Amino acid sequence: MKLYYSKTSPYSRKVRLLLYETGLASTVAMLPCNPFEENPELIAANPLSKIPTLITGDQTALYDSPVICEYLDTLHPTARLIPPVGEARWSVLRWQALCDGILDASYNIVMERRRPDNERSATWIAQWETQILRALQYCEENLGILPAPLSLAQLALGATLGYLDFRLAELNWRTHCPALNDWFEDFSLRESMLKTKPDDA
Ligand SMILES: N[C@@H](CCC(=O)N[C@@H](CS)C(=O)NCC(=O)O)C(=O)O
Repeated sequence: MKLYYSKTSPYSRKVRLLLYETGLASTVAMLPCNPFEENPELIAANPLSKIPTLITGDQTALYDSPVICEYLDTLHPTARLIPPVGEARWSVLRWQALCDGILDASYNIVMERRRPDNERSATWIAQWETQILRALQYCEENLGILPAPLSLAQLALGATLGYLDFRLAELNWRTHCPALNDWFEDFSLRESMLKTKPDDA
């Protein structure tokens, strides 16, 4: 299998966390790539030219990150990170959707800030910041119902908080959310988290 990814992409990090946590990492060739540069191989696999994009063993292209995670979770012999049925499944998928939503708003802010001053919308940035802080507050108050012991929910949350530290530190999420801060301090010590820490290098 092959994974198009970048070290700064939080959606890619979620997939890479799953690969390390399940022991599948050695079965996937990791192909660093910049989705903003024209890359014919990536475009042939994914016309949206987005990462992460996975090429499976039988050359099927899969995107986006929830689809890739769902697929990879069927390939390892250890405990499922996405429960197959029932309440537990919907809980994990809802956590993932919430975290991906925080990422979407965060990524929008990062992109908006890269636009020239006269094209940037302060209104949209404020709207996305409100979304992020409200969703983080939900996480802060509901950490107790995070599906135990380890699921895709924790991986999505870890990738999300890591991205906020990396790109939007000025939001000061740790000050707003002390319980989440403690959870993340502990979770960040996992080998999978250390191996996938974002950097611009
Ligand atoms: N919903 C997608 C989001 C993927 C995404 O937006 N990836 C970014 C990098 S972090 C990207 O490829 N951006 C390129 C673009 O938007 O053209 C997922 O979960 O995989």
